[in-house]
Amino acid sequence: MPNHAPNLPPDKQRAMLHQMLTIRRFEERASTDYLAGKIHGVVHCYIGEEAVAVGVCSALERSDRIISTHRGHGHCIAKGADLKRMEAELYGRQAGYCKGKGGSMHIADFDIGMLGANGIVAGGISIVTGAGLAAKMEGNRGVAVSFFGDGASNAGPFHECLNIAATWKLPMIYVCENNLYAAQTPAAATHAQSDVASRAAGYGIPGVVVDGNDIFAVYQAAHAAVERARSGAGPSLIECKTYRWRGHTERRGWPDPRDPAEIEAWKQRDPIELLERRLRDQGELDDAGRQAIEAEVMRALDEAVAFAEASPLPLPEQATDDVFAA
Ligand SMILES: Cc1ncc(C[n+]2csc(CCOP(=O)(O)OP(=O)(O)O)c2C)c(N)n1
Ligand SMILES: [Mg+2]
Repeated sequence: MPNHAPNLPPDKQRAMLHQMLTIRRFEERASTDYLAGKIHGVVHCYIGEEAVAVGVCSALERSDRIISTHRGHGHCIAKGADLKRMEAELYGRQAGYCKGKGGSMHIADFDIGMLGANGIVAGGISIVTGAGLAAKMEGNRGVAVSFFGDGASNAGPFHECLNIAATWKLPMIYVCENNLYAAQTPAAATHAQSDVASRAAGYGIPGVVVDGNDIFAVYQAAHAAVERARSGAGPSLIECKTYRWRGHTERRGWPDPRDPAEIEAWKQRDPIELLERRLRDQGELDDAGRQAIEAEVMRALDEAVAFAEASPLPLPEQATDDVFAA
């Protein structure tokens, strides 16, 4: 358990719990619907990592910009995306964020500063570093956040972007979600050092490792990085050690070579339960309060699914509308 209490009002802490639970229930439903054949394409679940997206986004303003990965539902929800349009996109319906043509890996909402999920591993790092440059040129004190995995941290854009962001003192926060695997490959097989954060030294910027299942630890690191970015001092790298509970994707038959005992050990450190226990210990949550949050999350989710199901599929004659490259 974290031993540091952030200076956050109880309402905000309960809102964090609400968002984390929304991510979890949204994806449990998405997984079920995917396996039932109601959702097509690919779905990558974020379950187990919810404290990272919510902890970081809780330290941001609506106008700040983020970019996501192929595992993007958590970042969308944490930045305030509309569940109905998200669900409709997963269902491939006209009312979805991409009019049903993008699916799980392409949800973006510029109005809330969510620049998009991205199927290209590490591709988002370059795009959002451009958003950091834009914020600096506009002089609007905006901050840009790149979420990416341990696998992406071995790709060229990670190094190129950290270098230029550090050199130009861009208002960037690079958040490595180190869930210990890139698809089936253990991080230990591809990383010469266990801490991605230590690479920050090579670019002369702060790099910290935090417990990615402890939302307060994530929030505090993000808050410090946001202050540094807004002050003009430049980028930071935050490495969140975390774990995904499910396989790499929901695709039936996809191999998962991980040791079941390892998965179980991480489930014992459920980020949602950790926050819930903390709120209960502070006297800020009781059974009735917890049930009310659960009921509200499920109501919103049921509404989103009903909205998606009621929306029509794109028409054949719309197949090439809004498509810029194929
Ligand atoms: C450029 C590129 N190379 C390979 C892939 C195939 N691929 C999809 S997800 C993935 C692993 C990514 O691992 P990580 O960055 O740790 O993210 P995680 O899935 O663990 O969240 C790979 C190799 C891809 N989508 N894009
Ligand atoms: Mg990973």
